[in-house]
Amino acid sequence: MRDVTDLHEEFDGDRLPPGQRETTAFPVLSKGDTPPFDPESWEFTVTGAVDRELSFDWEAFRALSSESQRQDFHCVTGWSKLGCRFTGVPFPELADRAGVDDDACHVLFSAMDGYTTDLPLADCLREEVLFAWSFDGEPLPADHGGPLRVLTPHRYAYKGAKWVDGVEFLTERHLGYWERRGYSETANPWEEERYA
Ligand SMILES: Nc1nc2c(c(=O)[nH]1)N[C@H]1C(S)=C(S)[C@@H](COP(=O)(O)O)O[C@H]1N2
Ligand SMILES: [Mo]
Repeated sequence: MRDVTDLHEEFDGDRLPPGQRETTAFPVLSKGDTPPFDPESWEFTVTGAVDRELSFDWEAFRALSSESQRQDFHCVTGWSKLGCRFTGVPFPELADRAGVDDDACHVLFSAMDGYTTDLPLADCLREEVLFAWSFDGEPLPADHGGPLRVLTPHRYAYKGAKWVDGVEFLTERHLGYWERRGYSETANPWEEERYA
C-alpha cells in the first residue's frame, strides 16, 4: 500500500494543517441528495484537450489498474480525518491513456449530482489524486461518493468530486460549483487557502 500521509512535508507543514482539528468520524458533506447508481447505465468520460477522448462503463473502469493508498482527508470546514485507506485509479493513469494536449492547463471534474470542481492540471497529475471505489476495504459508501469519487489529500476535500462521472481537460480555467461561490481555486490546506 502506498502511504502518502507524509505529503505535508512537501508543503512545509505539520500533518494536521493549521486551523484543522482531527476527527475519527467521517462526516458527510453534500450539497444535495445522494444520486442513485445503476451499474448497467453508469458511464464515465474523459473529454476536452486530449488525443483520445475516453468512455468507460462500470466494468471497464473497474478493470483499470488500481492501487491502495493511506491518505489524510482535510475538509475546508475544519475537520481532518487521518490515515484513510482508499483504493482506486491514480489520475496520471487516466491522463496517460487519454494523452493530454500540450496546451491543457486546467481540469474540470463533474459528478452525477451536478457538482463540479476545478483544479490546475499540475495539481491533478499526482499519484495521490485517486478515483476511488473503496474505503477501508469495503465498497465506497454511497453518501461518501460511491460508486466512485475523487480524492485530493494535498488539497481541501471539496476538490474531490463524489459520484464523479466526468473529467474534462481545459486550455483555460473554468470554475466549479464552490469555486464560483468564492472558494479557493488552489485550496492548499497548509496555506489555509479556503476562500478566493
Ligand atoms: N459530487 C459532489 N462532490 C462533493 C461534494 C458534493 O456536494 N457533491 N461536496 C464536497 C465537499 S464540500 C466535501 S468537504 C467533500 C465531503 O466528502 P464526504 O461527504 O465524504 O466527507 O466532498 C466534496 N465533493
Ligand atoms: Mo467541504
